[in-house]
Amino acid sequence: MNRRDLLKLGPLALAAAASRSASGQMVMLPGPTASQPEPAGSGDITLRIAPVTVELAPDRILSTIGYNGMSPGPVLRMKEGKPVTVNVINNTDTPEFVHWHGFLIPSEVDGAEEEGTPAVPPHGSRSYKFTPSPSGSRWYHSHAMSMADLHRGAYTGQFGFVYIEPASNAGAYDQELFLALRDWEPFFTTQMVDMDEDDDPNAPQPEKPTVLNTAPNGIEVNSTTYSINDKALGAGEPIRVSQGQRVLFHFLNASAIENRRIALGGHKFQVIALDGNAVPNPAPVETLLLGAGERVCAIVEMNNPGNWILGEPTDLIRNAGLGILVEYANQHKQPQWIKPASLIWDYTIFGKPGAAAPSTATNIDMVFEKIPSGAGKFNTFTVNGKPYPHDNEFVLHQGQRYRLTFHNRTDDGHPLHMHRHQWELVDINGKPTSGVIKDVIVVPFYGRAAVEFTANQPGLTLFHCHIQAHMDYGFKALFRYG
Ligand SMILES: [Cu+2]
Repeated sequence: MNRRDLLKLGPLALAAAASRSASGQMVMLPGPTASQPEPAGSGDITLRIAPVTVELAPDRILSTIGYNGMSPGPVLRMKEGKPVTVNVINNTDTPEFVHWHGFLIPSEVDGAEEEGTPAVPPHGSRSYKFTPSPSGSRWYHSHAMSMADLHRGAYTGQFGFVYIEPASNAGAYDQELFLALRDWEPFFTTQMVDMDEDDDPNAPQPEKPTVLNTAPNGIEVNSTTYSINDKALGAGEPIRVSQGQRVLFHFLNASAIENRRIALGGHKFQVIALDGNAVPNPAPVETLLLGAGERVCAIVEMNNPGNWILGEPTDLIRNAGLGILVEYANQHKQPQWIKPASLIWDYTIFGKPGAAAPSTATNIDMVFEKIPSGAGKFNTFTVNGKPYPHDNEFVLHQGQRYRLTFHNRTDDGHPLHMHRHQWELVDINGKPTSGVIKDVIVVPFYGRAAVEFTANQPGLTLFHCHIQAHMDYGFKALFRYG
């Protein structure tokens, strides 16, 4: 990017560029959040989609597409119930969509083509006007289809946090950090090496078919370059803390490719919200799992002085960038990584204790299968035996309560997402629960899960796996109100 481009992009781009100065010092943007919140309740926000460079490390500079001259885009703060206008300017050659993930807003502004949201035309602009709700950690990202183009849509740097005030039950804290987990430079492979020990081998597998499809695997997408926000482990400023501080972490898995884990040596995360929604039973855990698109808000009490690494438990991935240093004041030890004793992640520990009330919801079964396509072609995913689009299969009636039962007959955990609605998790692999409200649920490999929701958001509603290649090759469905 040359100076003229910077001037064209305005002060935000200059700030972003300043933060990436050669000295490695953050000049204008304090802390590791790498992006400055917009003024709260400003009402008007401008997002400019354009090519950006991201300096993961001094010897690792990427070219991608971002928002307002940076990636991640600015942390946007909105007020619940206060209307906002977001003016999106698209300085690229392809149509774009900005999806407001976790918002309860109309289809026309939700940011998905399938729901009828108009595109932001190439070298054109469009306004999204809506009333932000509900409060909590939300995010915004490109919802353009990528298909075989790994330089489009969610593979690019078009993502950022939105925090809708007021914080629901955040509790007292001394520092607030927004950390997005991210992978870069995606590539095609047919060997999906499970480097990240993604799955619990002892989990029940209620949906495991008796005869497995052993056809040769088709194309998948992988990455070996990682960061938290825009910095690889060790390259950016550390998180600076002092003993006794309570730090509120907002994590987001902004990957288009994989589910991820995160741990902080010597410390525990007190999980207070999942997908931005306060949980009924905040609980301490050693490791977080975030499916693509998921958010976790957690408080960490800084009660173990030293220098620590917060990162992916898998050595290969953490050492390839997915981590950040946590530095106590006046400590000069080498940063230390401690492998967490347990990688198990269980949504139900955050739910209401005791059995849920009997449900009267209308059940909709959704069966997910993968058709391995062999070398040179993308695998296809089906919902109830057919890839997208389906003919009027999923019809909702206003005011009615529904249960979606997910049957994952594939060997991969899938982060399932529904636009414009929130789900209550009611069952995962036979374990009943209640009170955990989410917009993404990771259904374990060969696993089963059920969610419930009330149909109260008329309009087309997109459902999909949040892994881009799965969504692009069949793993989606459209719900309509009848
Ligand atoms: Cu998937």
